[in-house]
Amino acid sequence: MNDIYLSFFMFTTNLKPDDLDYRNVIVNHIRNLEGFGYTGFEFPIAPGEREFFEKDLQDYTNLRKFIDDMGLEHIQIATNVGATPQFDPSSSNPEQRQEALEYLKSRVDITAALRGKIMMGPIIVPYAAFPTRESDQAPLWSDELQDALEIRYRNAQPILEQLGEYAEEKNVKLAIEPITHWETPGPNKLSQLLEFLDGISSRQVGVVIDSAHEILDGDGPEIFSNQVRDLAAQDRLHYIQISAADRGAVHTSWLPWQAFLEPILPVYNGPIAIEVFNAIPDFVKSLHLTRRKFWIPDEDPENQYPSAYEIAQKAYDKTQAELKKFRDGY
Ligand code: XLS
Ligand code: ZN
Repeated sequence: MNDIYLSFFMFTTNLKPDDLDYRNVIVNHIRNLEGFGYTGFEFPIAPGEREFFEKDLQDYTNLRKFIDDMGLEHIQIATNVGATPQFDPSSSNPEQRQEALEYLKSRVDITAALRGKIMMGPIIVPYAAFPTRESDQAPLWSDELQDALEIRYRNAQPILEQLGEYAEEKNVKLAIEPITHWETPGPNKLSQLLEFLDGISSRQVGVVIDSAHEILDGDGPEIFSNQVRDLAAQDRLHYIQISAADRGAVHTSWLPWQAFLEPILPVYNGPIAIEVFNAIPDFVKSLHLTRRKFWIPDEDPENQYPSAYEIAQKAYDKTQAELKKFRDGY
């Protein structure tokens, strides 16, 4: 049976692990959501600054201890990490690539300190940073972009290889996420990520498939099943996310549950994380969220629209119902 996780993007992009008040908020959310059936959570890890990597690690270690001390040691955690323009493994500058490696290693350490076994996210090319031409800063699209990305992927491969070796020592799997072209320049498609991974030997370096990106930028159900089969054969299918194409409510969405889950479930028994981007200030502009915020209990005044908990509960129930349909043979 797959564990079902919830992403903390429902509440925040930053867990502020050194904020003692917010620790109580986190524990409160975990307790309430555990009541719906969730057995784990995905924590976004804010990028931070190089001089604070040690402090970050200490803070997250303390956060995990706090969660444990509150009687929640059985709760599983995965981390969500992104490459940034500052920490860019695909940079043409070798020093910057080294810095990116240090950054990503520090995030592996944080994942291990949280007793996480999966670190996932867009960790090849900086998330949401669309490259520009050096001469005149004109944005790169289409063929020009793909040619630039080819070079970036080659730059990043040795960094990810080293990161994979490091992550193996820490018992953390790296699940790289292909993300739709609406959000980030690449890799957008699972096929692009598979090509990238052909240049890496470490099996620690693998994939998260997020249904939202797969629906928007994927190659359709037939190719998808072959890709999933290949990934499983390579031991690289490390994580799954369920997310609606609009990144909102899962229980009322056009998610093609059967076409998505049918190839995955026979070869994957890891966690399935539900990812809802709530209309919190961090996301509204970047993700063009026109919809209302799902009000957060104990943070927002109650209103007549659905709360974050209601959306989370319905997403959980819907996902379990779809898993059951699969087990029952549809
Ligand atoms: C999106 C991703 C996530 C963020 C970037 O689907 O799961 O990684 O958007 O950190
Ligand atoms: Zn995702």
